[in-house]
Amino acid sequence: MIMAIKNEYLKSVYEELVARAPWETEFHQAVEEVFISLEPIIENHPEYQQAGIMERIVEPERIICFRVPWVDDSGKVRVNRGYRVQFNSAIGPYKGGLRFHPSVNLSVMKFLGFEQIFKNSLTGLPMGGGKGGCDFDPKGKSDAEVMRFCQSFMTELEKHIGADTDVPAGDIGVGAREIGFLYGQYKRLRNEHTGVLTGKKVGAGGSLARTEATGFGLCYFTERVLGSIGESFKGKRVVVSGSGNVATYACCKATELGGKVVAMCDSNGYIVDENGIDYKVIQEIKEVKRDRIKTYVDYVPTAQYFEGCKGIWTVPCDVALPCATQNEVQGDDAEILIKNGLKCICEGANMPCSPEAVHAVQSAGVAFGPAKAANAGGVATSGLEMSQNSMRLSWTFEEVDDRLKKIMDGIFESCQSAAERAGQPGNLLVGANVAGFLKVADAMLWQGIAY
Ligand code: NDP
Ligand code: 2IT
Repeated sequence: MIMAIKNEYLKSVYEELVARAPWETEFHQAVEEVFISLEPIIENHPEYQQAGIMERIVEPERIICFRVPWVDDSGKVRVNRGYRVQFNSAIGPYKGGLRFHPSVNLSVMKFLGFEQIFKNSLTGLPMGGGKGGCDFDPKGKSDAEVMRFCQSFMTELEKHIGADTDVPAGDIGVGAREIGFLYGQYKRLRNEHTGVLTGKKVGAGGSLARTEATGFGLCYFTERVLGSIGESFKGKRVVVSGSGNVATYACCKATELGGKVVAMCDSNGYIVDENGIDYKVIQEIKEVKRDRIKTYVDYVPTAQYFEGCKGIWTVPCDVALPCATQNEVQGDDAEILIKNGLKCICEGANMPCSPEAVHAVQSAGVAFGPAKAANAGGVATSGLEMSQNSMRLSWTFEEVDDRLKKIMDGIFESCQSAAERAGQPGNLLVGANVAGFLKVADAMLWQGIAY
């Protein structure tokens, strides 16, 4: 570990957390990063310690863990494990995505739920933090299997969520298809058409621009980060990892803003297209065909495919946008990116940079946009979908996109000013953690403790 927690109170809370569940390594990584950023705040505000805010903020309000039985196409009974971590409702109903991926476990759910608390706070909208998912792998499953699985998952989840209680959405492995099956089952069980999920189909309660929001928001934020070092996307070589929802629309907007996206990947390998990747080809491969990225070369024969996703960080670029998964950029990857002239890295995925990678880029003077801020456009637009559902109105694409842009500007500015107030100007990681934390901590103080 590059930096360690020095403050005695924060250290004792952290050590107890690790001792209670030493295997929850992703969760510890997320907590440690936040605690290091918060040291000056905790030292200047004894009221947080007196009210046990830190002990409370690292403990989810509720964890739901459940059996998900379903029947595959051959008639075999399968069982997966489902989760919903309702982490913090101080500033609004729990809000956060659902992840379907074989790597899902409680540590991953808790790290994502913990990050979501501060991210949602940064958006300025009244949303608490939560996350859920399942160790189910949608890859290679038929639509009918995915439907039966989603129906079984919602049959239990339905008991714990609601438009004013907890509002799930998509994440890895959960896109428009899955949200449709989940929503259909919720409606069947409850006989209610409400804003209980976001990412719904446009025309059936969904918001225009929600599909694009995380990737677009990431690029609006990155443009501001680049602006702070006297640069912009114009003429920049950009590497975007992943080829799912976030990556596809990051590729689209980065290109629109004048960048050239030269590489993208999936979990098998990466493609390099020196003429600039066309996001529409990625959309066709991933959203329509549900195929592998290596087939990109069938559409664009001048592009190259390389086996193994880690090699993507050896492709020289000015701007890196990791948009796949946690810890996909390790210290050694960051060193290669820096050696190749990296100017800016902004996190589209949640916690894609390891602590060593963050330390390496920040020490090298590379501008760094942390996930909680940089990828908050997705959940912010989910918040806008909730508002439209409550009002029974639908805004135009331009109206939603304009609000998204203003929210991303607001997040950038609050991170920048919180970093300055914390005595670390330009450190957007510290800024995001401090700004996100203060609102939640003050709401917790205000609401008191139930004995
Ligand atoms: P998708 O499922 O649409 O796409 C995920 C992409 O990442 C795929 O290309 C996938 O490759 C790749 N990937 C996933 N897991 C791994 C892995 N273990 N190793 C290598 N590659 C992997 O998900 P999203 O685009 O929605 O999410 C991507 C990231 O962005 C996640 O960290 C998510 O938490 C975060 N995020 C998502 C938001 C949203 O609105 N969707 C909002 C904010 C953050 P393959 O297909 O081969 O598995
Ligand atoms: O990580 C995230 O912010 C998301 N997956 C989006 C959550 C949401 O509720 O839209």
